[in-house]
This record gives sequence, structure tokens and C-alpha cells, in this order.
Amino acid sequence: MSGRATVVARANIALAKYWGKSDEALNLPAVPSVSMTLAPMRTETTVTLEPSLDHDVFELDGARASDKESVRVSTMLAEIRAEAHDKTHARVASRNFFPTASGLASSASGFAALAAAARAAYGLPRDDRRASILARRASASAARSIFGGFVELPAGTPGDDSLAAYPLFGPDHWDLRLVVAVITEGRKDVSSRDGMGISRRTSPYYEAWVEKSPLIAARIREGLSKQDLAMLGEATEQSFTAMHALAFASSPFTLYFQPGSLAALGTVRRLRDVEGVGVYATMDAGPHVKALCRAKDVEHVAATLGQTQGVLRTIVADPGPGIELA
Ligand code: 2P0
Repeated sequence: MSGRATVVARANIALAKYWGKSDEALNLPAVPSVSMTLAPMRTETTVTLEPSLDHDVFELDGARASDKESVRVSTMLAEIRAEAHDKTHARVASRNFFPTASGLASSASGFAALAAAARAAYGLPRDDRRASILARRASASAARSIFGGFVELPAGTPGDDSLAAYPLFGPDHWDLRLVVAVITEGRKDVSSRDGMGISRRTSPYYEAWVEKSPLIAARIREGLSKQDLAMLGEATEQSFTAMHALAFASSPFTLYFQPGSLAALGTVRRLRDVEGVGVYATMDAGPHVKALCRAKDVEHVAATLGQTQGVLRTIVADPGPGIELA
């Protein structure tokens, strides 16, 4: 039944980070990334075909979205219309169910939910690989949110627009938890897209990043496969520190750290080095520190991070499923 479809998708945390594009026009990443899909951070998107509309309408959390946001939505819908041979425009209603100010971007879950919901509304058969390709063209991290558990998006070959993510292990593979230490309520200064562009054009470390990232991603895959937290955690930390060093060394410098970020990283190190807790840190294009640990340690890690100066509060996430059609 076509004409209307609702899909739920979830955000993801990159353990091996995507930063830099091998083809800006096709939105292809220059490095492989490996992520964990996060159960509690959900976006629900409904796509309804409306023959009376002469353009697409996009509502985000109950309000009409900005032109900039609407363009990326309409670009994806135009691709799906061409595949479905259906010129009808659509109304898109998207709602985020994220813990308040989690510091995790909703673009990944949003574009994943949109790709799957729009394909279904236009009567195309479910095809997670094709949905992942569509999501990746809008925002590369969104390609990973099509799938649950632990997911890889390989580096893209310039000119090859068929790149999709694929699942490595299901959500029940391992009882990992992610504790988000929220550092600020405000929005970040430099978007990921702008930040990675500046890094590619100006950072003296960009070539080293592109060369070494596949080795780091391979260690992360191996750590996941063997359920070896030290191997996974050390490689996860190297991925984020290399990404931030790369960005910091660009011109103008891109610095996502705030004082609270440094304090939270100190707490993670102290928990590990002094108390012997298996906990490792990562950070994205913002000041929040995310700590990776096992379920048995999550309460202690969250409580200790929560008492750290500069940490406003903590949010706990666990591995979640891929897209779900309502
Ligand atoms: C990641 N980030 O792998 C990395 C780590 C942020 C830091 O993917 O330009 O919004 O839309 O493809 O996917 C955020 O970048 O960038 C991101 P575009 P996207 O999760």
C-alpha cells in the first residue's frame, strides 16, 4: 500500500570517525567509519503523498522547517520520485524523541527515517541498501542509521555513487553502553560539514588522517568482533583524538573542546587508570564527551561523570535496532 508511510530510525555514535570527503559533489567519505546505533535517540518520520501540492512540505517537530533543511529533503524526494515514476509531491512530518540536549545530531536518524519512509510511501519495495545510499547522499552519517547494532560505512571511491553502509554485528552482540556527558546547552560554532571541509583544505595532517584511518577502523572492527574492550576502546580514542588534532591544526583552527570537555576526559582517564574501570572516551563535532563502557559499569561511570565540574548532566544509551516501519 503506497501513499503514506511512517518509519522510526535512531541516531548513532561513530567509534571510527568519518571526517573529510573523497568526493564533495557525491558526498562520499574519505575514510571508513564504524558506529553503534543508539536505542533511545529516535526520529519518527511520516511521508504522505498529496496530489494537491505543487512542492514538498517539510515539518520538523511540528513547525515548518527552514529553506536550507527543506532543500536537502526535497533533493532526496526528487530521487525517489524518479525511481518510482511518480511526480506527486509529499508532506513530510518528522519528530525527534531525543533526551534533551543530548549533543547527538538528529540529522543521521532524520535522513535515515526519511529515506525509508519516502521509499515506502512512493510504493518502492523495502531495500535497506538503497535506503542507505539515499541517506548517505543527504548526510553520510545517516547511511549508518539504517541498520541496527554496529555498522560500517566504507570510504567512498570518487565518482562511485553506489556507496552504502552495512551491519557488522546486531544490537545484542555485546552489552556496551554510551554515557553522554553534556557540557553545554548551546549549539556548536562550526558544523561538521564546514569543519571537515576546512580540515581537508588546510590541515597539514589531512593526508596522514586519510592514510591511517583504515588501520584504526580495522582495530575497531577486530575489537568488536573479539569483544575486546581494551582493543576497541584504545582505537576509538585514537580515532577521535586524531580527528580533533586534524581539525585543530586547520586554518582557521576548529576547536570543539570546552573546559568541561577536558575535565570529563580527565574523569574517564582517572576511572580507567586509578580505579581500573573499562571506560574509553570519544567526542564528535561538539564539546560533549561520550564514554564507552560495559553495562555492569555504566551506573558508576555515569555518576562519576555527573559529578565532574563542567558536566551539566549525563544520558545513557545502549545499542539499538535499525529502521522500523510502523
Ligand atoms: C561521524 N561526524 O562519523 C562524524 C564524527 C561528526 C564527527 O558524521 O557532510 O552530518 O552531512 O555528510 O554526516 C557528522 O557529519 O556530514 C559526522 P555530512 P555529517 O559521525
